Amino acid sequence: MRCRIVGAPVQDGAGRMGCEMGPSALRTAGLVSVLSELGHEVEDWGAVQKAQSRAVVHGNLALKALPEISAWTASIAETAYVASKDAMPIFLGGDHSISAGTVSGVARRAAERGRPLFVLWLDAHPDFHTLDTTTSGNLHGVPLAYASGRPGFLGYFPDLPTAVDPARVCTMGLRSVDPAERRALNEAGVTVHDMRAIDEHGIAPLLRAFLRLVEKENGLLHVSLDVDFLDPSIAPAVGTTVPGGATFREAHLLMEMLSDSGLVSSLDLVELNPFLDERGRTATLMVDLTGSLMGRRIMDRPTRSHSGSL
Ligand code: B3U
Ligand code: MN
Ligand code: MN
Repeated sequence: MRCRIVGAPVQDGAGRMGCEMGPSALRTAGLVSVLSELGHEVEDWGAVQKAQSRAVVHGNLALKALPEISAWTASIAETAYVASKDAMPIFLGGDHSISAGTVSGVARRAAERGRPLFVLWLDAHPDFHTLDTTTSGNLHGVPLAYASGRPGFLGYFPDLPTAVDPARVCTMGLRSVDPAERRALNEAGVTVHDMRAIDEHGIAPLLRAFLRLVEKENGLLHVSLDVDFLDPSIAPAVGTTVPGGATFREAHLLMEMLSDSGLVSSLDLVELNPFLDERGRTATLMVDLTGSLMGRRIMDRPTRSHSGSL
């Protein structure tokens, strides 16, 4: 497969600085060599340049860096649209606000191809605030709401060419949901597999059900992986750690199953804050997970059916 690496060094959407260094840390952790050793053709497109920001004023005075994130969203969306033409783009954040651009850009591409876009949002948080409901004002809390066409962005963020149908969005790993987000997720009909569901059912059957849906509708699948999906004990390099996240094996299994499905058409690696890392272990884990998603196997065959004899 042809992989196209696109850096999006954005940090203004997070509550603290450091995510700007994310693309460098992921490259330093060996992303390009992991992908090429798996037999992929790798193109590195360097970094997206932020468009000129223009003054925007909003009634929610808590909002931080609205002009900057709006400008980033415009340039990232355009790059995502172009980069997804004939390759699988891998977007290196950057805080999660970059996904306002990546998801809307690949959604535009999917619509042009006449294929429905599905989104798998792997995160401790749903990032489903609108500009009106966020109380922290950190815009990494809004990208999924924007990309799925929730109201209130018009005139503040770039016009959305194609919204993702919330019924085609599946969030996994949630364990920190604000009241306004909880209401909105229910209303919109987003599938939520929170940490309790993962504990109770296991991650595999939940993912399998979603993948069946994608396959049935001949969809494209965008995966958005926030570092804080993972448990902080294995992934400390993130500004918003929440205890009780996905384990090392849950995360790899998820990636391996996504790889087997052959359905993934684009990927975000976001919220890595290298300033908070311990000797690069979080960056390395994110790269290893990408390796599993892109075909790395323990054995050179998929796991055999459990019902048959092992
Ligand atoms: N929902 C909270 C917390 C948060 C969202 N995304 C992250 N943290 N990383 C907020 O600020 O909107
Ligand atoms: Mn997030
Ligand atoms: Mn998060």
